[in-house]
Amino acid sequence: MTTLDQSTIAALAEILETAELQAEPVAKITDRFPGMTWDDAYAVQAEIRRRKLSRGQHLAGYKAGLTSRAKMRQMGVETPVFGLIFDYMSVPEGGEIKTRELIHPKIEAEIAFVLKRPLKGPGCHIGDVLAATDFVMPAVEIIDSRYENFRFDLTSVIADNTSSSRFVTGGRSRSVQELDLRTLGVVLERNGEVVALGAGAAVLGHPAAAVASLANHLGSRGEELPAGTFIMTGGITEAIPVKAGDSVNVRFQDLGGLSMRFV
Ligand code: 0L1
Ligand code: MG
Repeated sequence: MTTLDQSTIAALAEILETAELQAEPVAKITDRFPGMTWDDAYAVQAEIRRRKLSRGQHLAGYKAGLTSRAKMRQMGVETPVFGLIFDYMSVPEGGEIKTRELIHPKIEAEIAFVLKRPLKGPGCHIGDVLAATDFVMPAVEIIDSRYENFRFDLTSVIADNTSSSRFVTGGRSRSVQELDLRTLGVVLERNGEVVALGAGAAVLGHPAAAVASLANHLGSRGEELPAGTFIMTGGITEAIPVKAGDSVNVRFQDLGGLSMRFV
């Protein structure tokens, strides 16, 4: 149920998108609108999407966030969230990420899916996702909450497009039939030091469950995931802070590695 009118939703989208584009943090929006619902927050997210598309940017995919126990514990929440990824957020493998364009970036190692067939909830499960998947590939998400001092709640995070900011993908794409995504290991190194590690099962027991849950979420709004959609399934470990001068290398078992530099 939405409780905010369209002009308030548009004003909140403008505040949050401006914070993103100018890398200037803002107070969490539920301080001003404590009664706001998740539907209100997804409406703000949809308005951010409308603003970006109207400027000629393109949707590059979707993301599920807060899908691992480590992330849920880190954020003090219990439920996954869903967000949008745009073309300008893509950084090539081995590329540079300009920290002056970001507020307080953190990185997450994720498994990404690319669909060969559309997926539509409700009722979508892991089996449907595996049958509809063309291939999986490694990804690193750079999240950047637009809220001051990371002070937020789930509703504010959803409105802030789940902190979507940049992403790197590449490595080796593989068919899901060739892999056990639950035991697939990931090692994240920052400046040559291992700072996080984990396995795919950290994401809701199986990363495909995050895609199913996204399809069900969109299905409840009458939307579907078209063939060809790129989906990041959520950090396998807790998010790791990065700053200018850091070099990051993430190794994914059977999927190669991804590296990037923060400048
Ligand atoms: O990608 C995600 O796990 C969503 C993150 C939202 C909260 C944060 O900024 O850490
Ligand atoms: Mg993430």
